Amino acid sequence: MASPAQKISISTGDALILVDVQNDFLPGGSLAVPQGDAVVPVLNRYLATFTARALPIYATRDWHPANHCSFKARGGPWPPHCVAETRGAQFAANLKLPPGAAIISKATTPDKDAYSGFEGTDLDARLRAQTIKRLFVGGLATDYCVLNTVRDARRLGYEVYLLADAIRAVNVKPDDGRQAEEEMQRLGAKPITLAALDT
Ligand code: VGL
Ligand code: ZN
Repeated sequence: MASPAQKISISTGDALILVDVQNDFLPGGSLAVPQGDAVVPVLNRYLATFTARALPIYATRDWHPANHCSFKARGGPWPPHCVAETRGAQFAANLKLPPGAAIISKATTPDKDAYSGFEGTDLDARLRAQTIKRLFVGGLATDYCVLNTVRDARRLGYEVYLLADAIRAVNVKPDDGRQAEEEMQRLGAKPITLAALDT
């Protein structure tokens, strides 16, 4: 058997970032990501691992006003989704987010969109305050909010591990998700799966 790759040990300085694991991005939601629900059980295992080590967990959420500029009624590309305080904006019911997880709401005002969890939020400041150096990023959608969150994370100097088994793409064009994964790797994000974590 080929020698297994070096396992990754997580410890102080690491944080788990869950991107937009919200009902509207799951099957049955208004902007359903194909197989979006498949990320939840996998993310639950990453959550358990980070929780067991008392490492910080952040969950971003799209949190739009009803008249958001990204909605078709205003000339945007998307159907209404993740309207603040609605069921569609809630985290997936089976996502085991611990009570201590930090919630980062984004794109909360009518005239600005934000695909990145860093855009218009205090995510970077909060990570810096905790001297976080490495981010483990998964969630929805690969080709929008995961991609843009990872782009910003790399630009801001974080080491990034992409949770390749816990992301799914919208794929407006069939290749979008694959191209997004390639771009994230080009930017230095390292794809990993659960098996790579030393648990
Ligand atoms: C997203 C489209 C519109 C995402 C958010 O979370 O990837 N995609 N708003
Ligand atoms: Zn949105």
